Amino acid sequence: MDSSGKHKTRPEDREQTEAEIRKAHVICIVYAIDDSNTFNRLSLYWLPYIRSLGVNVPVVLVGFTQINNTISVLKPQCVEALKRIFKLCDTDKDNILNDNELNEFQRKCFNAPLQPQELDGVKEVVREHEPSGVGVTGLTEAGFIFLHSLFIQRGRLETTWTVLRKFGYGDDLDLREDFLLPFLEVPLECSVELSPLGYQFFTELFQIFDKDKDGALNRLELDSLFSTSPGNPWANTGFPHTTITTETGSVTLQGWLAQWSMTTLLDYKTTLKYLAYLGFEGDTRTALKVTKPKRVDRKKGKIQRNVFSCYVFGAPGSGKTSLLKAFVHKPFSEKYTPTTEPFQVVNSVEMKGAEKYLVMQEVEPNQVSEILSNKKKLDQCDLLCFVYDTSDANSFGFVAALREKYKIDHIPTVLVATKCELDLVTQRHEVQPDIYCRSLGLAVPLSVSVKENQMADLYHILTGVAMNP
Ligand SMILES: Nc1nc2c(ncn2[C@@H]2O[C@H](COP(=O)(O)OP(=O)(O)OP(=O)(O)O)[C@@H](O)[C@H]2O)c(=O)[nH]1
Ligand SMILES: [Mg+2]
Repeated sequence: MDSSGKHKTRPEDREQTEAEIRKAHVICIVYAIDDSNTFNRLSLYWLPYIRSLGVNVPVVLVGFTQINNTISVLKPQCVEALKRIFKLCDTDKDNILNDNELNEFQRKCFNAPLQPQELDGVKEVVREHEPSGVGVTGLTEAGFIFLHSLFIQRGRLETTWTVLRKFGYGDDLDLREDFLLPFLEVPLECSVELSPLGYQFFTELFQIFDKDKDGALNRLELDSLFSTSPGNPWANTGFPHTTITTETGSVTLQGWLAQWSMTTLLDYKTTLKYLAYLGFEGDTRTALKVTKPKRVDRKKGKIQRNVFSCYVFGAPGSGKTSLLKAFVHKPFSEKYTPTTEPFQVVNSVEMKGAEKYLVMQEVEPNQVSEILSNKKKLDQCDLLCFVYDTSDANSFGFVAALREKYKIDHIPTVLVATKCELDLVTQRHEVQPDIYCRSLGLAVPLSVSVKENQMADLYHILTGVAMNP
């Protein structure tokens, strides 16, 4: 007998199996070496079952590797895929597929909802064989997996394959590349943003996973949200401190949408993949929007984009990180920790009643040339922000030298004078900052103090300049 063989537990088969076992002088159980489930069933099911019949003959265990397709789809990888599909179908996240969710699943996979009596029939079959497969309101994960093992054992392998394919799996049981990353054409000077459908999807996802309804996603809620994906895509970016959180570090809806806006602007392929991982219905490209080329937008005098990117330059210790942190409402810290990892933050800014997003990226001194001499990067950014420390005489020279070295006069620029609550010192540079700015037709530097929370409306001004250069 075959240890994965739940088919032997069909009532009509069970009798026959029992009769065979009683007649046998030796029982040989075959299990799959590379599928721990079949091995587990030896001790959990078959051996107790044989003993319960009062049969006491030698039992021989035979391990084999899975060669035949029927058995190989029950591989752990297939079970993993089915578990993931179960989670995606469980739209209210109560770990049960209720009748609505089952019907939605049927409709998606087979284009045909089940009649109420058919639904009851399915649950009945599952309950009969796998009591843990049915809960009060519907099918459990175990039941869902069992149903598929039943399809497969009854020779309806295609049924399970149809399900897997509808959910984007390829023959190797991995998500297909074209499902994860459909081709999206992004012409030069254009950027990618979320479309209204995209914002709606991420908003609904947030609401479903905010189990405690406190308006923010904590670590556990995020883990559960990302459980159908390879994991949190921002694990190495300082998230959630890159955006708006509660005091305890849970990301708010505003922060969540801002974070996806930033991801889409900087790396839309990650957004496309995650839309697929997280169960966006239909073509994931409809969740995105490719903007008009910047030049066209500017000519018309009205920028239609919603997400803007700003690089922040300045000498070490001039206060860049502090500016970024203040933007996402993180507390000021006196302690100086030089930035060594890429750091970027995002928040929404209300501009004349409309919500825009500003992405601020801190540029470490050793990255400066990589960015300022890279035409593509400069084309993509909307704004350069140069920071100098008003209490440090050498600080402005750093900025002026940068601007001299690279030809960046054509890019919208804002100068920011930091630590303005401290004593102002004369800058060791041939022209003082105000005069420097006037001579270049730039606005004079904005004086701010993060420490004293005097921000001079900086973030509005930055967004405004990005929108109307
Ligand atoms: N007094 C005062 N200190 C400030 C202010 N803003 C920043 N600082 C301090 O200046 C130091 C450097 O600030 P950061 O924001 O880390 O500077 P940074 O430009 O990011 O530095 P690097 O990452 O090393 O390039 C820290 O000790 C901050 O506390 C301010 O408005 N007033
Ligand atoms: Mg820094």
